[in-house]
Amino acid sequence: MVTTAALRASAELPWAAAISHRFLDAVADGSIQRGQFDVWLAQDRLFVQRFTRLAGSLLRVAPLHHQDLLLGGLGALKDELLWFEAQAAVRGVDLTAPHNALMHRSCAAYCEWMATLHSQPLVVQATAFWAIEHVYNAAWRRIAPAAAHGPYAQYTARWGSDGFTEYVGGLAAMADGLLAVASDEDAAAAVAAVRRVLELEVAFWDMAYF
Ligand code: HMH
Repeated sequence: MVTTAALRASAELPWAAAISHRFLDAVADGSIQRGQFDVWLAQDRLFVQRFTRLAGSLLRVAPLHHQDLLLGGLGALKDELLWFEAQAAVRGVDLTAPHNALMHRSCAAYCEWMATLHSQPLVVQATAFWAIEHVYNAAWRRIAPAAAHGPYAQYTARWGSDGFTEYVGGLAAMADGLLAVASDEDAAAAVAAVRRVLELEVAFWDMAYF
């Protein structure tokens, strides 16, 4: 049976590439260039706007006993979108400039793929949604100790926090409940979606190096 724990432990899924990217290491040791970081910042805001749509899609079809979890997630996304704008202002990043308002190819590919999830079975959406949040949680948590006293500590605090970790655990439980009763075909589609998330995450981090 497919479970989120088994997916996380799967040697066949390239988790490490998505979680241990050199972008994150450069953030951790402070060697990331300002322009590189700002590319990520502006593009991640565009990503989160579309990810919010996926959260909406999930909310529409999820069983009612998951509504509270998903509403909490939507509340956090509202906060996150405002936070992106505030961070951009502090860093002097003009979000209306074309290179910040338009998507890079990797961001666009990720967002276009996420939009295709809206019409996928609930279990596929829920598993992909968990994977997208889980990788960010794991990625930022991994560098949190190293980044704790540097300029990017608040970024690791956002996605590496205990509260976010707990939320990701809730998403895992939701996905596990759905995977437990999924058809083989839907479970396979959910696994394929996780694999796609990991590829798209790597390409997203790579954007800072184009
Ligand atoms: C690219 N993946 C990317 N950005 C994010 N903000 C998350 C995942 C998690 O919200």
